Amino acid sequence: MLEIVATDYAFDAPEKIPSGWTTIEFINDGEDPHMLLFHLLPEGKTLDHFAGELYPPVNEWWMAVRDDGMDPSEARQVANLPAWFGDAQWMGGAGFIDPGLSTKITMKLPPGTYVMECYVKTEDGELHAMEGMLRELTVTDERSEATPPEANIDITLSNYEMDIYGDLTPGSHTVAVHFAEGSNHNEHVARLDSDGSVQDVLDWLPWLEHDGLWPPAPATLLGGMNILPEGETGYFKLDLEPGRYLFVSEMTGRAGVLEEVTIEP
Ligand SMILES: [Cu+2]
Repeated sequence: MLEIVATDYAFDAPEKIPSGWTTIEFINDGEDPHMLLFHLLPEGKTLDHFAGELYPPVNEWWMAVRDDGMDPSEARQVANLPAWFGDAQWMGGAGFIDPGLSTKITMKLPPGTYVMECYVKTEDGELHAMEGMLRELTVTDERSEATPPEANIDITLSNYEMDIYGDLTPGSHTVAVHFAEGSNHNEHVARLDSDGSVQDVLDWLPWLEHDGLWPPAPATLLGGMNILPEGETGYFKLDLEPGRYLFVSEMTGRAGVLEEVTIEP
């Protein structure tokens, strides 16, 4: 198993890993929430392109929202993203996770050059990626012997819908997230306080909204699975205890892809 440690603001990770099924323990050793998103870059592109050509306009886009009060969708239209970014592919990763917590994720990674990214914000409203949370990873042609884990909770994402089946009981679980047709969104799990508001979490999640992903989070962030291509499945470990949980997609461009679940003792 591979270990990736997030700090404020860097990823401590290997430079090369074999392709195929990979299990990663993702540890948040910082004081901010963090996340892990894998981008498989188009042939010939590297971290230098990602940091030098993609991130400056992404950051300008965010600054226009943060400092000029521009409407997020308007800001998007003026962001001059490089054409090659359309050929990059999201390849999963860990959902938002609170300081001091860790999670285990499993995905199948094809060979190539990847960039790992965290786009949570600092308490000053800077994107973690701009502060150092961009890192290159080479996935080699050598194949790992690993196989996917057995899941006891299944989540299917499709066309801005989420269906959850399985063992929603206290204890330690392996969750499979199936990316079905139109599943252009990810999966996160948060534990709500007894009086915690679902709407507060929905308002906090969209990264481009002024207060989005700007700590502190209004719930305890427990991880999840970032976007994989349609037809793929990613896995994450989830410990549940009695209480209220929110299973929710971010990156939808629309709020409301969610299931609120109460775990009974
Ligand atoms: Cu981060």
